[in-house]
Amino acid sequence: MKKSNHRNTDFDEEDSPLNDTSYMSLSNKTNKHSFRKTRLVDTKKSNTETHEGIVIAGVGALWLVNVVLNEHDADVTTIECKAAGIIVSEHQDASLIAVGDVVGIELQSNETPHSGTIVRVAQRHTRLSRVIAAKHKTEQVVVSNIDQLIIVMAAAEPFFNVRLIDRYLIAADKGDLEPIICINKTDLMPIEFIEDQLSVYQALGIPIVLTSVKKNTGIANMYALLQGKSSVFSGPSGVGKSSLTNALLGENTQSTRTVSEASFKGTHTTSFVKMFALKNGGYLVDTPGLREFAIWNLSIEELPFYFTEFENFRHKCKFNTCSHIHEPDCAVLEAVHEGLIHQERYQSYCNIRESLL
Ligand SMILES: Nc1nc2c(ncn2[C@@H]2O[C@H](COP(=O)(O)OP(=O)(O)O)[C@@H](O)[C@H]2O)c(=O)[nH]1
Ligand SMILES: [Mg+2]
Ligand SMILES: [Zn+2]
Repeated sequence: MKKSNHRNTDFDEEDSPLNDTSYMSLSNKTNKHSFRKTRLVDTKKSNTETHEGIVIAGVGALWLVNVVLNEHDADVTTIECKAAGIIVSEHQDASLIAVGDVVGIELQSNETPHSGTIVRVAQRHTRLSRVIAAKHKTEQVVVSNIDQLIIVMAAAEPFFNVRLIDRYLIAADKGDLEPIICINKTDLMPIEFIEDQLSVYQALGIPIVLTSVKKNTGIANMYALLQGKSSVFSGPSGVGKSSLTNALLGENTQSTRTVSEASFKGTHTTSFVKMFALKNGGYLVDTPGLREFAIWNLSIEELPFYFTEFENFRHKCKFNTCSHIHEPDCAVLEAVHEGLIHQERYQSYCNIRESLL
């Protein structure tokens, strides 16, 4: 059991929280695992019925949870929930509730609209975690139980940031998410230049999608990648995450907006995590922009392992404790000088290492 003092207002102010959508089975991954075994119904406790649902948005101390209240009609109802004072959690993360979580809720009233209390949180299968820039460093799970992380950057305004891409790639690896790089606003830059700049990621086997919402290019490719999976858009502010989301949702956008606006009166619906159902069976989470991305729970010792292109060289270093920064006979450094490891990726390694000292 965990004390619940969780609020979900821990995003950067300009960006603040990101959340809102609806669906019962988040991903194939989710279904495969233990939800059958961990039906969130507490049989020991009183007569209070617990309904299982999925968190689709969060603002302040409120969460929107999608549940099927009547198994006969299978209609999804979105219920505004508070967190209970004590929550039974099957995961060990510091961040107790996140968008994407499978939760158990108790209804507060039988009248409509319903309100509820979150009393349980199920095990998470994947997560996108970062360190919150707060007084004491703690984990923020931006979203859980998602299959793919779409790292969204712009070709220009703002120019894409490879340091940030490299941090996201590590977070995806740690959180069990498949990474995809999306460069939007390709109308502002020659395609050849973008492809050249990103060739290192292609070499690493990471899918790259080039889009322009303005010119309506690449949107169909993106849509195909999202089919049947749950995905999250993350990246800096102003790169076009919400524009892309709207382009992908088409006519669905309006109805989803209505839900969030009705539920979170007086809050800025553009500034929290939102989950949407796509027509092709996929689920998409739009998030507010993150100015920085500090990776949660990353140690200096494990850092080199997240740079897979170091693999062929690491074991040839003279010292087996080599930091690949200053040691003599460092095979990684030699590979950088010979152009076998990309200079920019090595620079990211150095920067992230420095931030961990
Ligand atoms: N030139 C250009 N501008 C775009 C494109 N996509 C979005 N924008 C603009 O970029 C700005 C930020 O878009 P928004 O979707 O709010 O970005 P977000 O902060 O990442 O969600 C808006 O003014 C959009 O109209 C694009 O493909 N090309
Ligand atoms: Mg946005
Ligand atoms: Zn070395």
